[in-house]
Amino acid sequence: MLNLSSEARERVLKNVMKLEVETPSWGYSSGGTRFFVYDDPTAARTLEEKIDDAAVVHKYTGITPAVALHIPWDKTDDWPGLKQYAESKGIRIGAINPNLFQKNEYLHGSVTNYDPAVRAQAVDHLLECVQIMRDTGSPVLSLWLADGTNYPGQSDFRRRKKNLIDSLSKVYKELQGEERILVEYKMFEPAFYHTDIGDWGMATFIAQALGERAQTLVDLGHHALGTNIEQIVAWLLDMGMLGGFHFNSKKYADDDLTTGSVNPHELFLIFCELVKADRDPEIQSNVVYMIDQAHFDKPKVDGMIQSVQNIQIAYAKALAVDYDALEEAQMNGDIIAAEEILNTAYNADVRPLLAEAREQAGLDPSPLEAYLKSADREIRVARSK
Ligand code: PSV
Ligand code: MN
Repeated sequence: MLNLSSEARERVLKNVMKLEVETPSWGYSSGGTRFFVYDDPTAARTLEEKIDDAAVVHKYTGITPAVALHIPWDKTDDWPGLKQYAESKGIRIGAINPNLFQKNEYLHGSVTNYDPAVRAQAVDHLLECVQIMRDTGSPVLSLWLADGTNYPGQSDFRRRKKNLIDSLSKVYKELQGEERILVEYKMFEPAFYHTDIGDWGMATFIAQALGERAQTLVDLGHHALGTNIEQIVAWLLDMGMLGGFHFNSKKYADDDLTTGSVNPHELFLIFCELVKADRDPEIQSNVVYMIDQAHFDKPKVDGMIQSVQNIQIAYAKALAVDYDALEEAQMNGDIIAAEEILNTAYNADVRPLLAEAREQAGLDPSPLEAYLKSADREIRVARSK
């Protein structure tokens, strides 16, 4: 930390605990690959246990006050009861994620399907999710489509695009007040020839076609290797179109790895864009940060706390950047100085500062260590017995 100025330290201490991140209900249950689903003995077995686990992550980290739900994986016939249950555990319900990929009817697509009856079924499910938002107090419908094709000639791109926008418009017009729809993109998987919302441009076009209650959601795992994600983030912020973020990490594809595990420098650079935008009075943003990870080989709560810690480390480093000096170096065309300004913050060990910020917030300075030694972990280990 030798190289951080006192102003940089102050900025970190003042802001780092303000970043809130939702955790995903699906990150707490047993998961797998497309080859096998491993039974994690510590994983949540019921919806209530998923809420309990999300609440435990919040208890130790202090910055994860909401749990995102996936419907119908998390379906219940008592939404007010579930909302109350979450509140009794100190958290709230976050983004509602519809599921338009686990029915035979969706073989040829959901909202893009050539069959109007299938499209109507998909729209009904989305409307059901809007109702769940209201019942649980969640303002966000987080939409990801598995729609796409595997073979040339299989379908018509333009017909699908029209069906997609027509279907989503029916859902969009039902939104009220603060409610928003976030449109997520993914370049591949489960379809590999084409994906209907394949990149940030398509997602943003759709969101703009829908209206101001629609924005784009960036998932870190959904790009081609080598894509400059921080540039996409900067552009979306500038356009007022960045609505949500799914944190994870990847080596090759949508690997669902722990955020910041493979590419912490990329995560830092993305946070730099977010922090710069926060400093810019011309940029109005309302970004919902979510973790979208389903570790199949790590204990769930442990892995989630580790992810949150990695996010905070990247964010703290981005807060520590001297952006005035960076701008000056840029305006002088001084490439080396500009890069070194970023490196000074990136190479700093911000963990002691984070520990201080957590203590100031009344938390244990080391969330993961504290959890690993806790009775909360023993409860999860005992689930298997
Ligand atoms: C799809 O790969 C995705 O990123 C979407 O966000 C889904 O909602 C989530 O993963 C879980 O399937
Ligand atoms: Mn995602």
